[in-house]
Amino acid sequence: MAKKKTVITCAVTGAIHTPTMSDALPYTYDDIAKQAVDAAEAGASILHLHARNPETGAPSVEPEDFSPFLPRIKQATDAVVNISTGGSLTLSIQDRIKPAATFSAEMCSMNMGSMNFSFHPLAKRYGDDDWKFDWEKDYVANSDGNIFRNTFKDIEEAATTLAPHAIKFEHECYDVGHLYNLKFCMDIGLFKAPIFIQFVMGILGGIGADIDNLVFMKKTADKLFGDAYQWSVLAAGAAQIPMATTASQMGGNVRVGLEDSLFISRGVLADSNAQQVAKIRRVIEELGSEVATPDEARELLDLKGGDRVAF
Ligand code: KMH
Ligand code: ZN
Repeated sequence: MAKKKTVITCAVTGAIHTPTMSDALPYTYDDIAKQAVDAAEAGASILHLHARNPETGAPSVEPEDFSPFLPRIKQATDAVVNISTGGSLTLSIQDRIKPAATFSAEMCSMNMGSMNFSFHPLAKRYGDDDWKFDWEKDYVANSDGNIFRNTFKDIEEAATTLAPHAIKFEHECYDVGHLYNLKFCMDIGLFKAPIFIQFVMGILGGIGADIDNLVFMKKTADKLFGDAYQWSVLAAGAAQIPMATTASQMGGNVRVGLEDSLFISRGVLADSNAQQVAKIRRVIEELGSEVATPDEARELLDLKGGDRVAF
């Protein structure tokens, strides 16, 4: 049997990091489009996308902040577009699902539980005068008060609103309990196999990024979902490439990108999303595996196809 290929997702900008933290973090329409296309050319078959306000760099869930870059990415690449429903972490689920519903993407994220979700320790790295934009300091420093709300009611509302669009979900599971939430939602018919689980490791508020925890998450998912699921790992910060390497060696898929880590190696900022994609691709190939093309990712995850999106 042919060896399973590894799907690389690139999460291009996200809603955690802010422009002060890295000049490479894209927030204009042009830069998001360019970095997404470059990441696809480097080997990412899925692009996980958030939007930002192009003037201030603040996270945005306004569909008008997605429409300038989505068609450009579609025209320039064959990569699968995955639109975030995590959006800006403190907004309502109704606001957060608007972009996915508006553009009827092939994939979107689905966060599988409510949790503390904090990155406030990052604020201590910068002095009061270092911040590029007014909103950044409070956004980062006050994240110790964040509740990332994804109740069962929210998940059901998102799933039923998006069901007519035949969107495949990237089920973001930040802890073992989220796998049980997902199992419950499958049992009541909200999601159908094959599902795609993103094990999210190393967020302050979720499970830590280490190999024991990954093995436990994987064993628990095996127990709950048998062979009816595909999986991938994203690890925040310095754990990004090490945990992606481990996941790929365990037969899983990987996610990299500046949403999850700004670094290319310990203490060295990445120049771009494509640089992280190229690095994990090199590791995967040097260890004897192959990376999946967008069409191979579509087949593996049973996606509706790039011709059935609304952008
Ligand atoms: N930034 C990741 C840890 C989403 O977009 O729905 C979580 C994320 C959430 O990707
Ligand atoms: Zn995201």
